[in-house]
Amino acid sequence: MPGISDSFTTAAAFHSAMAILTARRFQRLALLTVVALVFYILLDQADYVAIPMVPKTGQYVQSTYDWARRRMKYPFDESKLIKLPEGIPRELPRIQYDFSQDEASESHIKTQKERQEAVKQAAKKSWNAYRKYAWGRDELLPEKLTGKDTFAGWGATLVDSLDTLWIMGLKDEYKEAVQKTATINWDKTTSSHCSLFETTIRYLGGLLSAYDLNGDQVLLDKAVELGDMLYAGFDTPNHMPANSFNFREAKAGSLRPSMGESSAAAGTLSLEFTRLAQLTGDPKYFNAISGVTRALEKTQDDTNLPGMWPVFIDVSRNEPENPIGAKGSSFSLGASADSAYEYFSKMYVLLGGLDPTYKKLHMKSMATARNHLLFRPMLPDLYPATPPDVLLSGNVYANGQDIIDLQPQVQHLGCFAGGMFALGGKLFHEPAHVKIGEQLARGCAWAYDAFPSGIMPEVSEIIPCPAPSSAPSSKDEEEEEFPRCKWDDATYKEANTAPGRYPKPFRAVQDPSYLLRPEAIESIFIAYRITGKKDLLDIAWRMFTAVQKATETNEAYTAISDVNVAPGEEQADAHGRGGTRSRTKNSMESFWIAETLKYYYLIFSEPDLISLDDYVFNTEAHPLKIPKPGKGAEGKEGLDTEKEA
Ligand code: DMJ
Repeated sequence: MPGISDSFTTAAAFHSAMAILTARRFQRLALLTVVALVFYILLDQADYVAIPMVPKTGQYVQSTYDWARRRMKYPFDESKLIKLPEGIPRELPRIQYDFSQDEASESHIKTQKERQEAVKQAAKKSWNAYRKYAWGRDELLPEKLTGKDTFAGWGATLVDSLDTLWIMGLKDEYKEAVQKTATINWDKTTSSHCSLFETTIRYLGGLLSAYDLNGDQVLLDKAVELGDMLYAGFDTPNHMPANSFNFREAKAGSLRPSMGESSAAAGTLSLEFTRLAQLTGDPKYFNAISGVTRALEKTQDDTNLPGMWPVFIDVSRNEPENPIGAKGSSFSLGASADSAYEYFSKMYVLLGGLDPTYKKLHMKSMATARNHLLFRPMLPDLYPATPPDVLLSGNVYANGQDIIDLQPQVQHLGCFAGGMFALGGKLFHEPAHVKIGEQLARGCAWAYDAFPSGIMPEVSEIIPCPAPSSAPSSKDEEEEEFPRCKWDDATYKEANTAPGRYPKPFRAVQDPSYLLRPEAIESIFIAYRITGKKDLLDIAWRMFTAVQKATETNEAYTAISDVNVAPGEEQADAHGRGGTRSRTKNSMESFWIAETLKYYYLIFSEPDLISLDDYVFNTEAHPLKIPKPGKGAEGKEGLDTEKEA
């Protein structure tokens, strides 16, 4: 018989056995709960399929969430997938002027080199400040000298600058930037969502371009990771992109396209997704953006201003065959619309001329813009000898019936239109468009000259020449598609609430800031590469020196608040408050290095550096390699990846 102590021991043993069993049960229960929870989370994320990760070599650090393994909630119908056009890329018309026919004088070469070096120094200064004070952050605050995250915190300036560093020959800076880029974790963000559009043009475009320039595999690896994430933006009931990309919703497959989406956001994913499809050989990216193209094509003739789409469109409609609504009444080539138009001709180029849809979209929209949005400003009598031959692009209000009203608002953002017209004109044999492109490019440069700082404002309003009401009265008028008009003081005073406050013929400045934007120099650069006209180089230099003077800080460059004030002449503000008017906005967006300085650098370079016949620029100035005849339209094998810089 067991003694007390024994029975105590037995009881104790029994209790401890029970305790162990309970603990084990508890452990099992906990384990089961965890497993169930993981399953729940995975199911909630539209079937994330876990398969073993492929180890990569080198500097590459894989993101902690692999979007490629996420199963789509709204899969595309396999039988209706739109593939990259098949066939050998066509021989496209030559875009660049044949510079070999002009003999460049020594002094010309010297001036070009000096100017280019000045731009390079500006880029170096900006980059060094970013590296020192904001490394890995999205932007540098150039006055506060710290970092700021505006694009999910992955390092927008870092990735956006890669190709500029490479093109400028800043090899050490480039190498260091690639190393940092290789460690970006797309699943680690500083905000709950990102913009599909901005992430595509700045990050994806930046990675693909740098890869196209130098073939660094790690950049393509990162581009694929990111592309797979952004692809989830199309996992919506109607497969239209959801620009507001909420990471949690994207994982769960619950993103929804917007009822009031900017047409630029929907229409500006095509180049980057197409290049990704070409480089990876995976057609899914091309299929995704093709849905948007089809929808735009379907609605192009059926808007209030046929040929163009309203600035904001409804991409939320749940009719798969008719997914967008385009019945708004505001039309523009400026903010929120711009690059939707820019990408049509560029897509035609990137697809090696094999898809005529993009030519049609471009030609029709340009015809409408030409007829309704472009105008000649009424110039003051300042130019007795040769008044500048300039055009500007405004906005239109159209109600789809009897009203088509031009609003002569001039936006810095709209200044890219010169390059777009000129490029399309060359590509599609439309010399009139090349001329318009040059006139538009010169229009923005003229607007730069008009302001005391030598820079045009973000948004202003100007007095246009009246549209011709009668038949042309002279041969000159007949030849001039946009007739000139004489300065008319009465019209100016009537249209102006504060005559004299702004340079003539500007009647209002709604936003006097300059945000370090590229569009004006972008068009001057393209106009130069296409026409070869040397005076454009001096115009570019004048613009650059003005920008440098007005925006340079001790360690970098900053956006400024008022271009109507000449640098060094800041005074009491408009409300009579004493003191110095602040001229800094303490902001240096990533496009300053990515675009503005790149275009200034390239206009002063040898014209075959990033030739327009070899590369097509995305809207963030990232050059993508154009597939050539005999080299294959798809896949990197077919592409010439020799080093450029
Ligand atoms: C850039 O991000 C791109 O050029 C975009 O298309 C428009 N806005 C900025 C530059 O101003």
